Amino acid sequence: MHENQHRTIHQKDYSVPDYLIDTVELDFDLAPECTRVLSRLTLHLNHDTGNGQRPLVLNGDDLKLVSLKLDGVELPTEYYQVTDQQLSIPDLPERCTLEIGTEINPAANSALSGLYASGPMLCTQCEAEGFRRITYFLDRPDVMAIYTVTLKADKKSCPVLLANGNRTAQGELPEGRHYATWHDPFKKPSYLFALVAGDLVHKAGTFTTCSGRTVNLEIYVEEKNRDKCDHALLSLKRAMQWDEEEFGREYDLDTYMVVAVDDFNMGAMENKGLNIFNSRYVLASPESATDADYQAIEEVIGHEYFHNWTGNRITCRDWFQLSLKEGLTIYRDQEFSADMQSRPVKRIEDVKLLRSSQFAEDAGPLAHPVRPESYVEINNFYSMTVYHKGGEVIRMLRTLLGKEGFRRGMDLYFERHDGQAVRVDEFVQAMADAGGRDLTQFMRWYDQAGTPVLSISDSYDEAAKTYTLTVSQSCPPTPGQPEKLPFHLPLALGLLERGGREIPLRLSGEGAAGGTSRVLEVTEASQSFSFLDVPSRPVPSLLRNFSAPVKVQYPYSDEDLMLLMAQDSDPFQRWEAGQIQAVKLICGLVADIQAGRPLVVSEPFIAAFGKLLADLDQDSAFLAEALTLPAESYLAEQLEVIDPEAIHQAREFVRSTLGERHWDLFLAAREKCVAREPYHPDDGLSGCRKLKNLSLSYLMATGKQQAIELGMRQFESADNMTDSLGALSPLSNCDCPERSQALAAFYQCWQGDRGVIDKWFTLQATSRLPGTLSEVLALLEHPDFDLRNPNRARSLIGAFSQANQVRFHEKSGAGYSFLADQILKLNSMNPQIAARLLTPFSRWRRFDPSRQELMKQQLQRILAEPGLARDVYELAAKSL
Ligand code: 0A1
Ligand code: ZN
Repeated sequence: MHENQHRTIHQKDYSVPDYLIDTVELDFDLAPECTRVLSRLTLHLNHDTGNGQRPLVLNGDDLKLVSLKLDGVELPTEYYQVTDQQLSIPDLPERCTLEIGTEINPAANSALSGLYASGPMLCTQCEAEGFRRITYFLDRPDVMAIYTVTLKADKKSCPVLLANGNRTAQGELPEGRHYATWHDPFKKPSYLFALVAGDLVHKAGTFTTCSGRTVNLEIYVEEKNRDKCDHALLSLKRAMQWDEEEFGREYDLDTYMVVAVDDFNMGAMENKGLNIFNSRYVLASPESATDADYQAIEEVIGHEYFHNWTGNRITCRDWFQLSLKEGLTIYRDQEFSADMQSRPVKRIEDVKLLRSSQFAEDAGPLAHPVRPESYVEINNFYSMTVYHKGGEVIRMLRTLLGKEGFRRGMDLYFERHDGQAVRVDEFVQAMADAGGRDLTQFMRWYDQAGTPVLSISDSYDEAAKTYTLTVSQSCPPTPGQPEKLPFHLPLALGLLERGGREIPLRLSGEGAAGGTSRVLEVTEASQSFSFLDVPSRPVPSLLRNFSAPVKVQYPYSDEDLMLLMAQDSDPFQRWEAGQIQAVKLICGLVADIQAGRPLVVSEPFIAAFGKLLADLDQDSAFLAEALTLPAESYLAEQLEVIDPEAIHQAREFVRSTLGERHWDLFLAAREKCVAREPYHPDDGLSGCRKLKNLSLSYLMATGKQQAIELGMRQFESADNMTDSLGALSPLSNCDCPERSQALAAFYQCWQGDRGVIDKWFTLQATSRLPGTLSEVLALLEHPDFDLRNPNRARSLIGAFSQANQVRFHEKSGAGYSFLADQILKLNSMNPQIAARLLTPFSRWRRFDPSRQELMKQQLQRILAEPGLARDVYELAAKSL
């Protein structure tokens, strides 16, 4: 079976590399079907092993070895062995030079790992283990070397030749070819290597660093996208400025290049000095990109830029430490975005994502610690947990240490470890040393999986004016971890009097009260905190700003929640109080549907919602969040057994009721948001547009013709993609003739624009109308559908299976067999994408017995496939 074929790698088995590589010279003779790579390595035995002479074992994958020289002399075949995955040379001098010639076929590389073709251009993706698909190498992040790279290619089809670092030479070659040589002065691991060859134009800019150096910024795209790079360039400058101001980090090379490619497995890649991006995170114009797209570009540009210090200058010792760079960089990009827009709204968005996706991961068979202890395929661990829970762990450190302490910790980390490949432990130690704190217990966040639950109870002593909170923590079992030890976590809170005043907080044992919000440190399984001088029984505002990635259980009454919603000084808590009420309401309706009871939305809820909606002086972006009902995926998380139909029906019932009851208020909210100027992404009106389009969706939820006409008018007159989609999205959920009319017009208008056509596929895949699966099946045959293009595959298959709960989980199981079909097709084509599409199946235990059975059948069918890729095998096997 697969078990023997796919080896598990364990963290505890780490050993230092036997050899170290000092310099790498790479010569690429580039051609789509056959590229020849000549690699000259200078290497030496690693004396840190204390082992003396050892064989050199280089990684390789899908390579054809064409030549091998040791210190300039051809190595006879009996001196080495080549297998599928390795090149071993048993006898080597302590120091030597190896010259390895390999041949690869980028055009046939549909896995998009290593060197591959994206349209007419050639590019690379080497994280995590793609470099071994280019040449034999010690392909592990703790082997860091200096690279010099020469690219040779046809000048006509590939006028632009890029690699990491600085260009040191270029010139003509016979037969219409040319070359360029690049040198990167910084030591780096192989996963940060990159090259690009193609017919590209670039948008240029400069940034002057805090020490006065001028850095050239270059965004490379295809000619037709020349006018879509401004926002990426602007975002890059903002990110560079921000990292100097917030973290004192200056850019270190003379040039920073970003290249947009259409075929890319993930979002983007932080290769040193030469980021390669999924084009969806670079290209934008007002007509074709939404406010959310603009925001995502800023975020991803920031993320990759911030990696230059957190990831590149200091990298990971091994892949188990992935969150060292990813959690930290997610935290940094979240903070950057928060500073660029509304901080509370950004926090709400991040928490929504964490709770709907990461909590679900943590509660299922694929749960793993932020620092996993084993893996079969490392690509499967670029997960919500490693990235986003990892980011929350960093945020907790920031909360525990305070602004200054955290900054000192970051400075110390950079000072100690610049140029090294380290573990999470080194990072946390720097924080502990800078903050003068013991973070031993805190490390459990890295090694224990699962979402902790805080059960909080309280008591009030009227006579003594003392209020006591008792906090108990527990964490459910996860695979391989039946028992958990208590976590060390910051619990930020405040106490509100019934009238809304926030009470100055004084803990028992303290002299004077210090502020109305504070951070308690929870370390025990159960712990009590007593507050003195509390004039009356308060309402606790718990886990302010979501200070830890946990679930809180506290028996709030409706009145408590109304108070927090109206009065809490923390905007996050005001939003949260509204969400808790909405969850209660909708889950109650789900039970009513299941029991066949009539549905009613409670009057106080309708009134509270109306009150919020009427208060148009508030920040519109925040208001839009407050007026958005919890997503179906989040509601599903709250139920014992997920009932997709009932959840959908209950939520839609609330939406249409609110639309009817607050018809005029929604119209007024739209009026207020009518634009007076042509659209600009930075016009400060994105919140307004969000509110306007949310209002439209409530109005359209009523199904009234008047609302549909409003939607059509907006669709037809929109001067920007935000408003166009703001109308088309509810229209695509509407069983009306206008629907197909609008979808067809949209396609006509945007045919040829990949990014927008992806949106067109997604709109149809996420429609809640009953015929959606048949439409999706028909769209598989559409001339614009291409399973090989990851964005396109995600836009249809990913969107349907992950963002359309009610249609994907159709009782018949037809959605399941559709998904399994696609996964099996992708298995040999692009295992990474195939594996990512498995996510919905991993949640099978959360459904009713009949759906469980149907999903399990598909998992078994996938597992029975001969030649299953490691990526797919690991997730399917663990899911069952
Ligand atoms: N390090 C990148 C993400 C990334 C990871 C793997 C990839 O290919 C398998 C590509 C990109 C980031 O965090 O942005
Ligand atoms: Zn990253």
